[in-house]
Amino acid sequence: MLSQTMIDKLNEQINLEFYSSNLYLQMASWCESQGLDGCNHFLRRHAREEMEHMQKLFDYVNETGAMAILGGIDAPPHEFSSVRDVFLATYEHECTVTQKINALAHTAFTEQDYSTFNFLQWYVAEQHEEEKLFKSILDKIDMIGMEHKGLYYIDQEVAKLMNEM
Ligand code: OFO
Repeated sequence: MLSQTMIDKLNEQINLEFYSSNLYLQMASWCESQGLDGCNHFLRRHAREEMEHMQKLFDYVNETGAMAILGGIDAPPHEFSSVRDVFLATYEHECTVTQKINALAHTAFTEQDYSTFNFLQWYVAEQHEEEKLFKSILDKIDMIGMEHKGLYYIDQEVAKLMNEM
């Protein structure tokens, strides 16, 4: 049985995962408008992954006898100055999500709710992967550069990363 504090925090996280999904879908739309098809497909796929993150939490809350409650979701930004700007925002967003997951795990541990603490370990590991992935894209963008045919090569590199997801 979950405490009310835990239920509220898990519901907040459900909302954040929805936001992550919308953010990446919006970014995919921006990339598509710029002709960056590799980035578009990568971000669309990532948006679907975020929905899976949301669904896992949703199921956990309901399976433990509580009720998942959906709240309002803020509109994500839709204007970006460059593809680097997009991926810098994804990296920073993932760092924020990591902090939220860590805070959730801390609450579960402090409340001696070891079931939730154990459940959250999947998210702890996933956040490590997500930060690593987005940092590697930023590094690639910086290495390739956005001048001349840079955008073309960046788009190709990001498309390749889909095989690693
Ligand atoms: Fe991108 O990990 Fe969920 O939000």
